[in-house]
Amino acid sequence: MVHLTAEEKAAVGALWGKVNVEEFGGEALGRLLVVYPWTQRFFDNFGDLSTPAAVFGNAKVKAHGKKVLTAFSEGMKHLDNLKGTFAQLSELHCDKLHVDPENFRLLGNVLVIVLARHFGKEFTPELQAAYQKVTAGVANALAHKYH
Ligand code: HEG
Repeated sequence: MVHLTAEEKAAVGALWGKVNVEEFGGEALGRLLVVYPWTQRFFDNFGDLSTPAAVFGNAKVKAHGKKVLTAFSEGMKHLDNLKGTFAQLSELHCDKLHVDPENFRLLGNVLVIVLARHFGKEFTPELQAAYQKVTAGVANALAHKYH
């Protein structure tokens, strides 16, 4: 559950409609791997991640970034039921992938930075505030089934 006003929901949805999931997904995951290099340990089958150029040129990073952001997009359609929407993915990340949920928060913040870079002035402080709530809500939902 994420508490957005009707106005915030409309603004967040309108901006999301302009997001290229493939491009932004690759950039967000790429930045996560560069800025927080310890996150690379989850992707030891991705090949060369040794430099920013290698990370951003890596086809597996792009493909996985798209997958992650596509799932995130599903959440954007269900802002009133994020826990239900991400229940299965939460179980998977906990039981099978063993991803520390702190990483969901890091990815959310990286995504906000990617939005700011792409949309510039259009990404107003009000929109950022709304998106911070959305990314925090998604991170909470993904952490919900952890035990
Ligand atoms: Mg995760 C797989 C979504 C953050 C590490 N992630 C997946 C899959 C989805 C997904 C849809 C594919 C699941 C499947 O195969 O059934 N991930 C997802 C979301 C978010 C997220 C929506 C946050 C918004 N993931 C995330 C983070 C890490 C991570 C922060 C680690 C730093 N995900 C991870 C790994 C896999 C997935 C290691 C398996 C990759 C593989 O199949 O090789």
